[in-house]
Amino acid sequence: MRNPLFAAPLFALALAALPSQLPAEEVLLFDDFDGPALNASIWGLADWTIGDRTQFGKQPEFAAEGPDPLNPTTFIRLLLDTYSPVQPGQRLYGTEIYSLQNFTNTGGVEYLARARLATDAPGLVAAFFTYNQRRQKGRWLSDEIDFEVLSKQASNTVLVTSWDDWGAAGSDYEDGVHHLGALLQLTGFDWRQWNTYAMRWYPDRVEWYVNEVLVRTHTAPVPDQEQPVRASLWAAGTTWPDAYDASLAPVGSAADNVSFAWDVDYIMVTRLGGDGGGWVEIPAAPGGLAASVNGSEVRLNWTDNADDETRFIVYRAWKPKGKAAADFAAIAQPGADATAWTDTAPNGEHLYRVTAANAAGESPPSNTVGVVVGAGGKPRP
Ligand SMILES: [Ca+2]
Ligand SMILES: [Ca+2]
Ligand SMILES: [Ca+2]
Repeated sequence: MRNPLFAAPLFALALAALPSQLPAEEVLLFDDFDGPALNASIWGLADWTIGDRTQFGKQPEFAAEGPDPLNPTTFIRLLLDTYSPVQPGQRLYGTEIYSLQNFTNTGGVEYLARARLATDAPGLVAAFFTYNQRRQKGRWLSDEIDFEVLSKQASNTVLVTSWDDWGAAGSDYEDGVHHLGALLQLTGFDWRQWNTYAMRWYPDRVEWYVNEVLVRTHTAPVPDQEQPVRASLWAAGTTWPDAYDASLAPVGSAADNVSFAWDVDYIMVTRLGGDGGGWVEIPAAPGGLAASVNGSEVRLNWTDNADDETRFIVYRAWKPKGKAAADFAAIAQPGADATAWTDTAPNGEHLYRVTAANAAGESPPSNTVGVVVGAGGKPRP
């Protein structure tokens, strides 16, 4: 049930244009958060109060960093400020983004993000989650699936929770029907580093994966309302002692503001397809894409980071001088373990990127490189 407000991202359009090798799986939403602004055709920005202590409405920021200055990691920064211009001294000022599109769990759906809590202070709730509610017999019933980093906890800890019909008569925490959560301590995990967080939602269960490792399964509660994807940074109130910390408090003056950041590199929602049984992992994204130009030939080289891909997909977008790039379109599908492709391109500026793919779907894209074909053609950032 596609929301008519939702305009498919470029990545999904390009995928839909591929020939018959397409797996049954389908990317439903992808945002690499390249900035400079939130894509308003995909995302809404929350403006409500949560947990009686945080006012949402803080605009996210965008940033880029990494070892390669020409091809940095680009990401969105969801912020929490201790100063709120809306209610100074009364509320903290946080950010939540939510997809305008809702997703069903038919055949299974995966919500995937790569994120880090860049700032280390107790009292933060950094969330990657789904949430929806409906009205029934005078009650609001909500369904939800969460990853939550609680910065009051040790940095190898993450909270996973599922909810079904929360608000119905008899709803109680940890009742196993309407709510169930688990604070997991994970070997090698540190929420200050970049990690991937995936929630797989099937009709009969919810699975949580951290860095592609299954860390938790719930067969109840399992939501059944369609769910948008969300990410937020906020501060819990005293009613949530696992998360609340008194040291994180609103300030009355902008000069005293302290800002915290939950960085999200990308969010992808994928229809998993199949019977919801066993699954194949999506391959790791290729990296280090570089291009050289010789006449009308563009020689692409990349690093193969996957051991389970069946092919790579090379994308090209035409970039008219001084204008935004056109949509990426798939132009070639070299086989497993390929690390190069030579394209013949018309004169002009072009952008390239590469993904790895298998029966489970398609990896996030590599870095993007730009070239100029024709006079003076050479790689450019
Ligand atoms: Ca429900
Ligand atoms: Ca990114
Ligand atoms: Ca390989």
